[in-house]
Amino acid sequence: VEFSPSLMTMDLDKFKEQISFLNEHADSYHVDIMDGHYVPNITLSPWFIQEIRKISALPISAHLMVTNPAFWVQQLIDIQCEWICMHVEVLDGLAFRLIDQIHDAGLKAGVVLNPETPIDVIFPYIDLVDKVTIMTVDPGFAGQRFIEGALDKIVALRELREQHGYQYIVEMDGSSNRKSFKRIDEANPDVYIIGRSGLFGLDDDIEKAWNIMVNDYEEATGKVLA
Ligand code: S6P
Ligand code: MG
Repeated sequence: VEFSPSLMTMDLDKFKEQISFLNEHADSYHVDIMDGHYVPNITLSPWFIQEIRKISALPISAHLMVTNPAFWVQQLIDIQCEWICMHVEVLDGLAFRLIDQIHDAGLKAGVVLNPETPIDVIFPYIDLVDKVTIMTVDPGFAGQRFIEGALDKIVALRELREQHGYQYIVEMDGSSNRKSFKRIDEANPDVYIIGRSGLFGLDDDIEKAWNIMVNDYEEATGKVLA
């Protein structure tokens, strides 16, 4: 499995110290971008991605929670953000154009599904996407209730990938922590987004927090991480 820290949940007073450590341990970074309309919150931005870029070589994945994805996709293309992930609930009539635009820029295109959104919404373009993210909380905030029912979609997406040879990776986002690791592991996504409840909130010292997270995962799943 891969772990991708959700940077909106990190402690900004320890920003550089935490990023230096995570550069050596995490697989990628997850950056939540909200516009205050699609969800009632505002968090990180393309500017923040550029700041991370100055001190990290890890791939960065932008999670766009916005009503007008075209505007933000262009900004993220301009700064060459490796992964641009768009909510399917606002992609009607735009999906093919935006996916093509991201690919033409040499970047990877992801789609994100809210907990209540069924996977058949993405069937028209499922063969084109590089990543599918399943939300296991309502989008907008950290620290929310884990929605277990959404995990069935991860299983279904893996089966479809197997049957049809699709190329996407499967990611989960929302409240992954010691209480949910076992159930998430059973659904078996390729990427776990870890936030405050699963990582940054575990200890003020990021190395200790990371080790607690690894230990929680191993205890919950009975697996040993490399
Ligand atoms: C939610 C956002 C997520 C969260 C992350 C928080 O809108 O898309 O990426 O940052 O899931 O996790 P936690 O464990 O702090 O609630
Ligand atoms: Mg997110």
